[in-house]
Amino acid sequence: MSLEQTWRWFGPRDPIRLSDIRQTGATGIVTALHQIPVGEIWGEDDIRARQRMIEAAGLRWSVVESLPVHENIKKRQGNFRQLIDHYRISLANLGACGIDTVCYNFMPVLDWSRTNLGLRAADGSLASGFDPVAMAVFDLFLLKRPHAEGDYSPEQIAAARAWLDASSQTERDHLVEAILMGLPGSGEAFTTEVLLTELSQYREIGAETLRENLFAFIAEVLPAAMEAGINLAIHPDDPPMPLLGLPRIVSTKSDLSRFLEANPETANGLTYCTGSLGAGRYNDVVDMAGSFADRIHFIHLRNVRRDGRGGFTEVNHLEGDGDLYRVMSILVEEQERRIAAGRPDRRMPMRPDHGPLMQVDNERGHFYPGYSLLGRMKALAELRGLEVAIRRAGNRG
Ligand code: DNO
Repeated sequence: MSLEQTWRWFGPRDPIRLSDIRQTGATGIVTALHQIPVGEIWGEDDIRARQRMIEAAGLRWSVVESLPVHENIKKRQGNFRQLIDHYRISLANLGACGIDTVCYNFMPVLDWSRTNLGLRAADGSLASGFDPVAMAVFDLFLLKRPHAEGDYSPEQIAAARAWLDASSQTERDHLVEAILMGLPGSGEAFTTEVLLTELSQYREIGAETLRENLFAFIAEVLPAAMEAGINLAIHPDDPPMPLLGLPRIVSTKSDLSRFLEANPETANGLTYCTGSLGAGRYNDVVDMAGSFADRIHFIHLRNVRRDGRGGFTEVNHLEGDGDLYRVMSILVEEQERRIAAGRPDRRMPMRPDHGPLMQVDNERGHFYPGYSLLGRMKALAELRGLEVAIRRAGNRG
C-alpha cells in the first residue's frame, strides 16, 4: 500500500480533464462543488452527480477541498446558527455518498495569499511568492486600510515606503491583482471597497475570540461529522501569520496543539500542508509531522524557500527549506501504524500541492496559479519516487 495519490481538480470548468489526471498516475480526486455559494447546503443529488463524473473516468472522489466556512460562522454573527445547520447537513449528505474526508480552513476574509504570482525561476518556469514588505505597501498605500499604521513598526513602514517609491505602476498593478484576484479555493475576486468592508468587520475580533469561535464551530459540527463517518481536516493558514490586521490562529505548532486538544476526537484533525506551515521560520515541518501524525487526515506536499525576512518563494518539491524526505518517512510509518492498528483511515490521501508553471503549460492554456498540469505532474512523479525509495530502503515492500 502507498499513500493515496490524489489530484486537485476544480470541476468541469477546470482546463485539465479527468482523463489527463488519470494519466498522471493519481487515483483520487480532490474537489468541491464550487458552483454552490458558500453557506448553502450541498445536496445529495449534486454530490452524486459529481461523483459519477469522477468515477466514469476511473477515479474516486477522495477528499472534499473545501467545504468552505461562511464568514458569519467565523465571526459568530448574523445567521451563523443556520449556517452551522447547513454545514452539518452537507456533512451528512457527503457521508451518505461515502465521502469520508473534508478539508476546510478558518482564515478570515482571505484564503491563501501571495504578493507575486509570476516569479521566474532560473529554469524559466514561474512560481508564486510572498513578500511582507509588498503586503505592507498594499495595506498602507494602495488599499489605505484605516489605522493600518498601528500594525507595523516604523522600520516596516519605511521599508514599505521605499518599495513604493522604487516601484513602477505595472508592479503596483500586479501586486493589487495578486492579492485581490481570488486564488483558487478562495472564491471570487475582491474589489478594494469590498475588502475594506470585510476587514472592518474584524476590528473587534482578536485572535482569542476567533480561536473560541473556531473551537465552538468544531464542537458544533464534529458530532455530525462523526455520525456521517467523516474526518475533518483543517488547512493551516497560508502564509502562517496575521495579514492586513486580521488574526490568524492555525499557524504554529502551539496553535495546532491547542486546536487538537480542544476537541480531542480523532475525527477532528489536520490537512498537513508542508508549504503553508513551512513558510514560517518558527515552524519545523518534520517535528510537527511527527507530533501530529495520528491526527493527519489529508496531506499537501509542497516546498518553499524562505528569504530570512518573513517572505518566501515556492520552489520544486524536493528543494527548499522543508525536508520532504523526512516528512514522507514519518507519513509512511504512520500509515503502517494505522494498518497494524486496523484503523479505517489508512488511505492517507496526499496531493502534490502547487507546482511550477512550465513554459509548455503556459503555451497550452490558462491555469489557476500553482495548478498547472505538467508542474504538478513533475511534483507527483518526484513524490511517488521518494515514497517508493523510502519503502524499499526500509524493507517495507
Ligand atoms: C491553496 C489551497 C488552499 C486550500 C484551502 C482549504 O492552494 O491549499 O486554497 O484549498 O485553504 O480550505
